Amino acid sequence: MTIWGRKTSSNVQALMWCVGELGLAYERHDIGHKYGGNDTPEFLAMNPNGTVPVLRDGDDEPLWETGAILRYLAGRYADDRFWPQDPAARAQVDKWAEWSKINIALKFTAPVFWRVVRTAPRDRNSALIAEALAVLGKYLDIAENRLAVGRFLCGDDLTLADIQFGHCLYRYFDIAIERPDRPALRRYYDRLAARAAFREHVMVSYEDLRVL
Ligand SMILES: N[C@@H](CCC(=O)N[C@@H](CS)C(=O)NCC(=O)O)C(=O)O
Repeated sequence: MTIWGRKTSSNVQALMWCVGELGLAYERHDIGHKYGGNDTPEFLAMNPNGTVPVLRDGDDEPLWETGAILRYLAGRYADDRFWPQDPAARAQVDKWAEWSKINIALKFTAPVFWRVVRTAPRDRNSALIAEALAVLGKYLDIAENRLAVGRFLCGDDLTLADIQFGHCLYRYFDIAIERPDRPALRRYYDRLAARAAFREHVMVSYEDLRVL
């Protein structure tokens, strides 16, 4: 399979972590941000949004939207623990995956990460960052309660929900922000950081993105 997207993109990181966990062979091209290449007619023909990641599996039509790509990979290549076959069991995993995309990824990346790392120090608005962290914190508290009773978001096994949730945590724990004590979340993050695929694809330097 071929993947287009720079490894500093959080969405590419989610996808690559999944690919790594599933042990799939791939070829990845650096596209987006400093590499450009996402505004060419060829790229826009694959993804009219001009965003990464894009995945093409064999001769299939290219896929975009990270959530859709993850579900495709899980449906085609994962075992029942990662992405249950039974629709009711799968919906429970999907519920947490969707929740993570909407309430963690979207409420962390632009509102917090961009304002801390992708904004020059002189332009940084600490009130807005604090406000965004308070919104995010409400959802991290839900995750904290959940993770206090299970090793992963949906029980004892890593599932697709953990990919959508956990890929934000390297940056969350690494950037210069106030972090309330959430011991179960921290233990969960340490558990993820012990996984080779997470270290390779998610714990990636974001210095390229920093605005000075
Ligand atoms: N909803 C899309 C969002 C894709 C997106 O916004 N990707 C960002 C990187 S995380 C992008 O392409 N940015 C432009 C660039 O890298 O040049 C998804 O989940 O895949």
